[in-house]
Amino acid sequence: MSDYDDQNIFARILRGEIPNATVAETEHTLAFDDITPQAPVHVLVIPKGRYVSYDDFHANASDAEIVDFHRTAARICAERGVALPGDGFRAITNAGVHGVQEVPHFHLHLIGGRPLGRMLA
Ligand code: D5M
Repeated sequence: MSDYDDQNIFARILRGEIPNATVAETEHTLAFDDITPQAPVHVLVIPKGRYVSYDDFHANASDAEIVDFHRTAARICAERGVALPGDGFRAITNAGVHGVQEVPHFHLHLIGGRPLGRMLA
C-alpha cells in the first residue's frame, strides 16, 4: 500500500483549504458533488480518515467508519432520488494504476439520474 499523500485534493478539502459542494457530513464521512459530473447525480463519498483506496479503507478502518461510510452513501442515493425501487444508480471506486485512480484518497462515485449503459472496461 502506498503512503498517504497529505497534499491530495481530498485531503485539502477535508482540511477546509478548498471549497466543496457538501451533500452530507457525519463524524467519519464527507460527501460532495463531483466537480466534473458524468450524470445528473454524481456524488463522491469519502472517509475522513487517511485511506488511499478501497482495499486500504476496508482493511484498516474501524467497523464504525465502514458502517458510517456505507450508510451515508445509501442515504444519499435515497435523498437524491436514485435508490431502488426507483431508476437506480452505479457505485464505482477506482483504485491504483489499472483502476485509473486520479485522487489517492479513497472515494466512492455515486452516479445516476440517467441511463448509464453497460459498464465496459
Ligand atoms: O476520480 C476523481 C474524481 O474527483 C473526478 O471525478 C473529479 C473529482 N474531483 C477532483 N477535484 C475535485 C474537487 N475539488 N471537488 C469535487 N470533485 C473533484 P478518480 O479517477 O476516481 O480518482
